[in-house]
Amino acid sequence: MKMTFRWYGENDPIPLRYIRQIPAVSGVVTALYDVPVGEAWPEEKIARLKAATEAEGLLMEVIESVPVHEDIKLGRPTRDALIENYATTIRRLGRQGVRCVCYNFMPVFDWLRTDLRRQNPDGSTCLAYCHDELMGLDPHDLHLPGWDESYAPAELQALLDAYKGMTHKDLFDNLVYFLQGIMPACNEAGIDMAIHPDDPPWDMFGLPRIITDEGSYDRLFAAVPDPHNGITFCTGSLGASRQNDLPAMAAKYARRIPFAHLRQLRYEGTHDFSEAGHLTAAGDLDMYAIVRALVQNGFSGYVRPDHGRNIWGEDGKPGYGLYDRALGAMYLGGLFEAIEKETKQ
Ligand code: DNO
Repeated sequence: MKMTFRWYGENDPIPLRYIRQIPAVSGVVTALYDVPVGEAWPEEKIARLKAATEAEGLLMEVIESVPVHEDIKLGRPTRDALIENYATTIRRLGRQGVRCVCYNFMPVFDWLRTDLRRQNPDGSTCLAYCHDELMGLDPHDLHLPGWDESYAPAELQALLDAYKGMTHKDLFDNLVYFLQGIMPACNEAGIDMAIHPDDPPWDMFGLPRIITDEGSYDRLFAAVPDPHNGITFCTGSLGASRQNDLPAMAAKYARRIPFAHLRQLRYEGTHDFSEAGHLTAAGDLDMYAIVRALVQNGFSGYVRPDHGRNIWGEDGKPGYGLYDRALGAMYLGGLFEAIEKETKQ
């Protein structure tokens, strides 16, 4: 296991030096944020980012994310050129020492929450999701907290129209086409692709979502068996679906997981949830059982603490403040150390 920490680049209020001070964190998970989606990432920029992290004693072996252009998800004729650009980015990242690329294949919207600053009784704040509240919103006029309003309204409308009639199978076929297109570059570069599950793992606003459960992974690996085709095992995303048995999934796919996002949820009713500090006692996911299933089944990938609360007066980026994620890294590191040592005996 290699413990990492997400860092949003030079604009992240958390300096690399602070990340370096968290015991056991050996690297950052980061990205270039100023390259338009679909363009190949310039190698000098990748090299500069790597130099900045290494100057502070941190490795840059995981990228989250290289975003996938909507035309690829839609299967439009422009996709071949876009897939070629993606493959170019993969080769360049490989030359700069990157070993794992996290991405997702969610149409239009990435992760969705309805509250980014839910007040907890102890004075901390966390992210929360209320299904009815979200379903009551007009997707053309979304002003969700945290939702990156980078689409102009007309653009968003055109995109939503373009997905009309797209089935789960269509979207899945487009994912397979994409992966088949980039696998040669991944093999050449020694990079594992790690698809992030859909968050939350169900359809949104009539848009299909396809990486939601065990069946999704069985289909994914059957279609693209290449060992560089892997998953980001995100307990918070998958765990929102009460049907997902996370320790069983962790055990089954441990060797196909180059990257794990480990975080805790508290269930509220059948769909709703709020996020919690990482430890098992703070919520409904058994973090100990999940980590044990990973370790005992041969997981050897990167881990990062995922969304934390805002605590101790910090007003950090929701989910991505320093303190609670640092506590999470320590807690998870402790679980891994104990289970790894017991497993070796
Ligand atoms: C949210 C993140 C996601 C994730 C992407 C991966 O906190 O887990 O935004 O980075 O879905 O492509």
